[in-house]
Amino acid sequence: RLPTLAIVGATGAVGTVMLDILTQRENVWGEIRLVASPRSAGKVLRVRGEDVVVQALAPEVFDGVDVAMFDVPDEVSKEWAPIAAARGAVAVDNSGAFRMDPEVPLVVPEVNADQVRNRPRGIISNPNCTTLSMIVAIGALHRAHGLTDLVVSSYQAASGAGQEGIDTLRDQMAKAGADRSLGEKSGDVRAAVGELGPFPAPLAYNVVPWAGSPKDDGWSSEELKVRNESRKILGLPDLRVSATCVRVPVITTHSLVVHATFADEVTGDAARQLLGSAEGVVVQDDPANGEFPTPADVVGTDPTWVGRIRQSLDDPKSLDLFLCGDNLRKGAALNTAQIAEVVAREFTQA
Ligand code: 11C
Repeated sequence: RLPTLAIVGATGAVGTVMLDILTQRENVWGEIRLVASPRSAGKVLRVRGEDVVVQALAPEVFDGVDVAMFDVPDEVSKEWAPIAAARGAVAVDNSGAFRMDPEVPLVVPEVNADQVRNRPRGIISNPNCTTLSMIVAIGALHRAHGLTDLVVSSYQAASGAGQEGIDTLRDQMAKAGADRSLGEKSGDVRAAVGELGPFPAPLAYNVVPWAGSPKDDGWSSEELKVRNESRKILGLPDLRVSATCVRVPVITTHSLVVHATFADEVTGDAARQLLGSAEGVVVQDDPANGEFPTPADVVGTDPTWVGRIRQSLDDPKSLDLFLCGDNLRKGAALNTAQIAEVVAREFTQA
């Protein structure tokens, strides 16, 4: 039989992309229920070419549901994913609430799909979009060469901070955009852009070396997520990871610069060849001809794009790479949909 799916958070930035993705992918679902806060209940959204009325989040909406996806803030998932699981659904959660719970697998199907069945709480977690924007490619390199160290710098898009992030960057660009004198005097951008929204400094005409909330010793929550989640997904609890997360004035698609060290020597050509045949990865790497991934070109696509692949000049066991991934697609909705599809096969094959 075809399983029933519920999408909790159907009206948010990730939920909206999820409806598109479910419309585009092979249809493995029977009924699809759309669920959101009482404020959004009654709205009509289109999925798979049909109008569906959004229901208010309540325990009963999970009755008869086989898989429940959660695209909501951590505190909502924390409360409601266990309720969905108690009512018999497998919860696939895109928040940070359960990612590091040892009884909850953290899954990227191209890397560790086998972990999906290892779910004693009935909950499966989807990684943070920054980790997801690199981990498919890094996982492929790790399988061949044995990863030992990762040094990551992120260039994160505004939509990582949700619809409020998108609206803030658009408003700031509109306010500052017409002024051709901006960017030459300290404070002039800050004075021009108005509201900072979810960002701690202006994002238009700027870069902001911060994402997430403060943690010990100057690290941000986002930087710790990159470290902890990479270790868990790759099954490398002692992997050495240093990340610096930076927000850039891009609407959607995170970029990352990665310096990765392996147990074996690996040349740029070998890495290009390996990544070129890895599932979910596209290599675009001919910089002399202006060929490399950029967020403006990658947005709206599914794969992890990799370019600027170089063997480190000072260490034949290290590579330097530039990666881009759409943070709302593979970084969030697509990976959640892929996990849910792995679970759906359990019902269709039963
Ligand atoms: C950002 N990666 O770009 C974050 C948003 O843990 O799922 C996602 C937060 C999370 O701001």
